[in-house]
Amino acid sequence: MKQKVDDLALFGGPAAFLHPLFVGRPSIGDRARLLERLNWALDNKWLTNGGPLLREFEERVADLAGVRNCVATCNATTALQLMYRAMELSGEVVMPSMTFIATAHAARMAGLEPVFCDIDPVTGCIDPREAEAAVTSRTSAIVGVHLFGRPSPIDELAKVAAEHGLRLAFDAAHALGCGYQGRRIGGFGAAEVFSFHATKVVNTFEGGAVVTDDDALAQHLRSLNAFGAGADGRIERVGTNAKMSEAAAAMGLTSLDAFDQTVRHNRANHALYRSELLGVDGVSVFSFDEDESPNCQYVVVTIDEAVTGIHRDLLMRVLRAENVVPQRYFSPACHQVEPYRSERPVELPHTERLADQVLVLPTGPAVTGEDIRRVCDIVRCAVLRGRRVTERFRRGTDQATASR
Ligand code: T4K
Repeated sequence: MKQKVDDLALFGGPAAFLHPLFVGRPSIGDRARLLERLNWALDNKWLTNGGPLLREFEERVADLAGVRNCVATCNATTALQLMYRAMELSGEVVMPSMTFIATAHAARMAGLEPVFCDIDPVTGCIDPREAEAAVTSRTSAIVGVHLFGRPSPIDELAKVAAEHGLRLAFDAAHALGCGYQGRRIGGFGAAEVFSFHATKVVNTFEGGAVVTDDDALAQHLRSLNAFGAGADGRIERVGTNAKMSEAAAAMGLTSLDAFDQTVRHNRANHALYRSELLGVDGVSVFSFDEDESPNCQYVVVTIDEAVTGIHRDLLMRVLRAENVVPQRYFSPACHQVEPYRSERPVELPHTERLADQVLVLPTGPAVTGEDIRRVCDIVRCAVLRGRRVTERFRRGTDQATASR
């Protein structure tokens, strides 16, 4: 246990972990089954272009999301681009700034102008009133992000979209298996996008998918995904190559086999973090609604420096010195980075506050209860002595600067 400032590795104490404890360790599942699937693909001599593993993967994802169509792609950023294009959007697209930069960049790459609006400070998701306030005569759509697997306020957004004649779609990169009012994320808006990046709850090494109940949109997406070819193989429009390979699908199927187990593990981890950090003033662990079948892939905490006396960034240093590697998802927020910052400066107070305080802690199948107790022990030690840790760190840096 760390009981005093000197115990922290940042100030010379022994590091709590021998090896780095990461956020986003891949959920691989049964390795033997993965290798079996890869061998099968090699024997089958069909490696990409809509092979049997890919089709099985698409069917299983559609099933899990409760939708009619799944179009798998090489990553979610490309899937977002395809979605924006297939929806034939133009002009401005309103979206939250508190998201991975891919949500915005994909819009930009599709020739659109992302317009950022503020979030609900409690959920971190887009605030429908702020979305409405950002609508102009050039707006064609609203894009919600189910941040960390928490569903966006879908009904309210649908109402705003309908009132202004706008399309609605979702970046569901974090939300595979999560629900909203008894339905699985996937079938809301015109389409939704999942990510199967290595760090996601189900991974295909790299990968993504657009899911939709709209058959015509799905056909359009399939065409854009494969050089603009129609169902009969003839080229009918400009398209790209964003297909998912058989090797990626083999990984995805194996990771999907482990999905229930991964989520059970994640939920137990999340509950343990919550109980270990309960009552630590100035530290809040984002909660999930148990009824919305959260995948709990992200353990998100906020550090309020006004209360703790320690800034999130210094706590991150403290943790790193202990061999714990947290992430600042998503700091800076999209509107705080180029080109958006210079092109369309905007103040989004709730987003800026969250971006300044947010810290994502390690979870996933590789992270044990014992790991979590040790991580929380470090957090408690540093936060309960926040002002002293900050002072000590400042003194150390001042001395280092003076002796240079
Ligand atoms: N929309 C949203 C809301 C998203 O969050 C994302 C991606 C997207 C769209 C776009 O999806 P993709 O096009 O990527 O499919 C990571 C991921 O690369 C990215 O997929 C993810 N969101 C984002 C939140 O996190 P980085 O820059 O943090 O990755 P990196 O390499 O620093 O790794 C993060 C952590 O994962 C580290 O602790 C190390 C660990 N890791 C990483 C990899 C690649 C592993 O343990 N094994 C690995 O193989 O972006």
